[in-house]
Amino acid sequence: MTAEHPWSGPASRPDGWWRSAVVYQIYPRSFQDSDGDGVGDIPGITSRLDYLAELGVDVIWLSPVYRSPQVDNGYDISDYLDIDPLFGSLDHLDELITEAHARGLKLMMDLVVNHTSDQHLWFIASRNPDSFKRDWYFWRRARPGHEPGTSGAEPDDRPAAFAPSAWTYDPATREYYLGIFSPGQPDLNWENPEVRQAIYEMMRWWVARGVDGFRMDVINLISKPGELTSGAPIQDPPACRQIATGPRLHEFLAEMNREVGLDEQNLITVGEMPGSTLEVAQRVTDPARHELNMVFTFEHVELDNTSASKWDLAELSLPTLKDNLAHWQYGLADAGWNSLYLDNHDQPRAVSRFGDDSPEHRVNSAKTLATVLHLHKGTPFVYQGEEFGMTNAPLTEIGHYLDVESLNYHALAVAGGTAEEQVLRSLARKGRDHARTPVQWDDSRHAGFTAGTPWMPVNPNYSEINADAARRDPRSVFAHFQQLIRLRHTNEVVQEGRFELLLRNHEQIWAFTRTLGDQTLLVVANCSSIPAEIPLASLPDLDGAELMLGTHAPANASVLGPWESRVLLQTAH
Ligand code: TEU
Repeated sequence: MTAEHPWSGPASRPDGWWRSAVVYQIYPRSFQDSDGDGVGDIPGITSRLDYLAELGVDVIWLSPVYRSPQVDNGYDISDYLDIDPLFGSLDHLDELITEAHARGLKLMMDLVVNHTSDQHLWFIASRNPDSFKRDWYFWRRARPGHEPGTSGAEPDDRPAAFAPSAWTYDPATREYYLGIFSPGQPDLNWENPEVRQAIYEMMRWWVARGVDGFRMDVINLISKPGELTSGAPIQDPPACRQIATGPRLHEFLAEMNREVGLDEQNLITVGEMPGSTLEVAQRVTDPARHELNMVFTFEHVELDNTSASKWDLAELSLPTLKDNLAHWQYGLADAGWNSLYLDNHDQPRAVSRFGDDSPEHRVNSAKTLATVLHLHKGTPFVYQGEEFGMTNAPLTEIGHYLDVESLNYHALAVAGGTAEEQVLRSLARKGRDHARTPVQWDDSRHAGFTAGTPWMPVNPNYSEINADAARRDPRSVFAHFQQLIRLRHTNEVVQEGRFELLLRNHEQIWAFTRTLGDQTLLVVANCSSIPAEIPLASLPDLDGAELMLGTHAPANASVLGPWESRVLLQTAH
């Protein structure tokens, strides 16, 4: 157990501390291997804490390291109270917490409680219809008039995210269980109060161990719509996404907050909420309601789809993207709080997706995207490798993909008659595998990630793009992230300033102000690979403003070079 130090426990978490914090996400499998098995691990993370301290971030979000069969790389947990041997041991985790706290870094655990693994003891007990744990999951009979186990007999037509059906047949009991993600990830029944108490108890155990908060996986799915909770045969099943935000979501979140003492202990809480709206986020993050600090919206990362399917590619225009972020800024301006992210372990690399990863523009586009994101109001999230501009990988054939989502999509789409080429094009644009190539630490073999054979090949551009090279270059993406993080820490206008979007319809320039008291911060960013004339007449007159940060040495006051951005601060006298 971590001892009480001034840098750990509630005393280290003053009210609202997370409002000026920057979070760094670690996907352990791909971060740093310490034992040569080709998979990143906890001692590897501990060995890189000085690097994170140098970057200047405040919080580590650790993607799951719990015991898991790894069907979905740890998002399928078989024991919440232990560490998977692949990643180390509880002792290693205690050491990570202590070493992180000693550097002023906090640790936020991933909490995956919408579902467990099918290997969790709770689910194994639930397989027995006489067990009181039967009701801890969703067991349902076959569709009326159908022979259990035959094609089309599933209780409804809902597909799983990573499998053809959300229902898995159990021949022993001739019933089906619900797994919205995959058969290896059965959904927990939050209607059952014992389930909820077991989860809260587990969360309290982690808090006592010294963690500073939780990132909650698909937390808006914990309350299921009535047709699933009633136990009656399901009529007219709704589309998959509508399973989000069931009627008891707010009640469950408030109960969790109370029972675990989330707000009482100023723990950081971030709810991942695919498919949820601003209105839901307003309720969840309103401090008066004591639910969560902030949510991850998916709206801005679904603007390059034509439909609910991420694989139906659409071109994304800058005004559409700016408008979406602005919608959330205005919507959460007075109560509530935003999270700010472009990258995570489920998304392709931001510089390849929203920027220009060609050798000519990679550095400036990575810097400019970061500038824009970090200077919105909210808590910014940095995903491993983003801080030095890691790009998508050259994944060109199905054999290059390892992710359960990618493989399922490929199998189903090809079987459904979609041309292989088109499937590969979608995967190359949106596959989660891009985020999961090992972190490129230096230009040595396997980029310094492992002494063995990496579980997923390192992006071949590592000799050019790596943390070591970036750290030594004062004009690197890394140096720019350091400056953005410092700006957030030292300027109240960055933390709390009121947001206003400017030049809303401009196709190239992303411009906005942040205002607090007598200070105005102006961000002007050219989000394109060609020069942009600044419509000065349409911007506030910031005479005498100080240039706080820029990607280029300013050459021409009224023109921005490709992917050039400027941050100006004016203090009224
Ligand atoms: O992701 C939630 C989620 O909705 C994903 O299915 C997401 O839509 C998809 O990855 C986008 O391509 C969370 C985790 O972040 C993800 O890694 C897990 O696979 C998923 O939950 C199940 O736990």
